[in-house]
Amino acid sequence: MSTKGSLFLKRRVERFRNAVDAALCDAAKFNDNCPDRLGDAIRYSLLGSGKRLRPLFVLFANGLCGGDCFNAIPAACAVEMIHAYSLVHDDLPAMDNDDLRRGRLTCHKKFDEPTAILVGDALIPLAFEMLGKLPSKELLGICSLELARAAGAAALVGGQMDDIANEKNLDRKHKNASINLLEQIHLRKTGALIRVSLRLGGLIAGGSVAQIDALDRYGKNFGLAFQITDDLLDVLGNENAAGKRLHKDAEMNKWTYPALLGIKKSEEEAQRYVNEAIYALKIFDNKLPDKDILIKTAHDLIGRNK
Ligand code: GRG
Repeated sequence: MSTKGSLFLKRRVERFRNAVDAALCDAAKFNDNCPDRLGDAIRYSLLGSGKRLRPLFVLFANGLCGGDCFNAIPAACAVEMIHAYSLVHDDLPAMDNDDLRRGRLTCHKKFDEPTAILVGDALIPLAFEMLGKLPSKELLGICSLELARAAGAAALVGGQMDDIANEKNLDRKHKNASINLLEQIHLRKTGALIRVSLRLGGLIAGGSVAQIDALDRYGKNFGLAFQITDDLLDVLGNENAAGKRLHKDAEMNKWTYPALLGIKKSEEEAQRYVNEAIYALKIFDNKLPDKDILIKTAHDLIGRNK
């Protein structure tokens, strides 16, 4: 791609990111009934320096299906709110027990555990309140249902539950079954929110069944590649660049792709899922800038450092 072309895409991503950050900032202002400490902790956890991958996916998918991306901003914020809550709760001592997130103290370290639990409790309804800003009641209904399912017991929360159960060594005997189980965990724990981000963007743009299906396949394969590269990052990465503690998976005896497959095979698997994700986009017009962005985002997963 020409330098001019890549500059155009870079500016588009920046514009989307700024729009999401401004809307998140706006949504995290509360009236006097919200205690200051809670409001501060919500803003600390929501507005930190995350990649904003999921909200950007909502907007790219929306653009790919011909939408006016700014109609999709409420859904972009909603998925980021669910994501932010899941990170805050995942970092708690009862779960992953992490001190660092996004290059600074985790919410419960900066504030305290009850506050961190309540931050999560508040971010979930805030996400659905955000969906109330979508342009129609019909979209509010469809998007609420999709997001509730993706965040629910058979998706995000269920994946987290099974991940915790594995850490406690349940069923470790069945090594052959474990790679399948690992994939089932990550399709839910990591994949469900990524997948729903793409679906919401497409649905808000009024995308066809074939388009939503293609976005869903991109999301599913991207989600698995994302998890494998996250696992590789834990083994090979640099803590300063990643902004979180690394080498924890082996310490905690976690089931990960490198632990089960080795580094080389994990890298091959990540590449295979990246290729599948990109292939899923073949039905979309090559002239659409958001198609190039989604392709580049998938390629960039390989060898990422944060
Ligand atoms: C508590 C219900 C519940 C779920 C927790 C988020 C999560 C599920 C677990 C975090 C553990 C983990 C490392 C998952 C791998 C994928 C992942 C979600 C990474 C973090 O997402 P990024 O890299 O984070 O997009 P930023 O900070 O950039 O937003």
